[in-house]
Amino acid sequence: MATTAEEQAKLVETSKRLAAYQAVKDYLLPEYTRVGIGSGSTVVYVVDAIAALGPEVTSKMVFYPTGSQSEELIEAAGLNLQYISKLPAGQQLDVAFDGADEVDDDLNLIKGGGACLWQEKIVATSAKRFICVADFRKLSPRLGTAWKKGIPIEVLPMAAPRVLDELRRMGSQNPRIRPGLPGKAGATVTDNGMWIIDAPFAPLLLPKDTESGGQAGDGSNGLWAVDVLADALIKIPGVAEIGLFYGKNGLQVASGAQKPVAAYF
Ligand code: ABF
Repeated sequence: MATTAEEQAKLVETSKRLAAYQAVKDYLLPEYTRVGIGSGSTVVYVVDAIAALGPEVTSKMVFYPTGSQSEELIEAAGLNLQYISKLPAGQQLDVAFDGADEVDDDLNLIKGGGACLWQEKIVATSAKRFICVADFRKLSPRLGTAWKKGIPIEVLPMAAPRVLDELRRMGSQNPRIRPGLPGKAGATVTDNGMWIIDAPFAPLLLPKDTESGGQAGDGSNGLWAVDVLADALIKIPGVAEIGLFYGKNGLQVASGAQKPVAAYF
């Protein structure tokens, strides 16, 4: 049945809110004390859902933001704020909640549409458990199918032209420096003083595509597997972080693989 743009927008907001409230209900355990809070419009509902638990539950918890937007959200909700730089070495967050731009069949993610990917990855990989909260539009069989703007890559501004050259060589179709917000000249500048390059690639392959004599996934024919591409992108000089969150069963981090759980409407 055809829906108007207004009805569709309403459906999306309902989906984000339901996913957020469900995720908090299922994965914010009352014994948790350290909680990561990501960025984006879906996370606004996550913070609402947390605040709705009341000070009885939340006053024992400390919340770690992934940038200026989530810092403001935490403060506006009256929750305890702390920075990830203050988390002592050897310690972890209990859980981190964040949104995504696209989620594939294996729960690999594209993130960074909001330009907060570097701090998001630091917070996500500091958590014992990472919960991705996403509405129905974000699901797609392969990354690069639904989210066509490209993989967000945070770069040192002076290195941007060299990184663009390398991305083109790797087969990215029309990678570009993200412009500033409407009315703002120049590039988008991240919370870390970096720029973002958006690099579109053909839909990224999964192990089920590359195993048993399937596609190579090594960039030949312009086709990359998620993990192979991620390894190659992060090695480009001048790249600070990439918006691919991936790995066997989730995020690949020094302390081991973590399982992201996607909560959908
Ligand atoms: C963050 O916000 C980002 O990594 C992602 O780019 C974006 C998703 O925003 P929204 O929830 O508004 O779709 O999670």
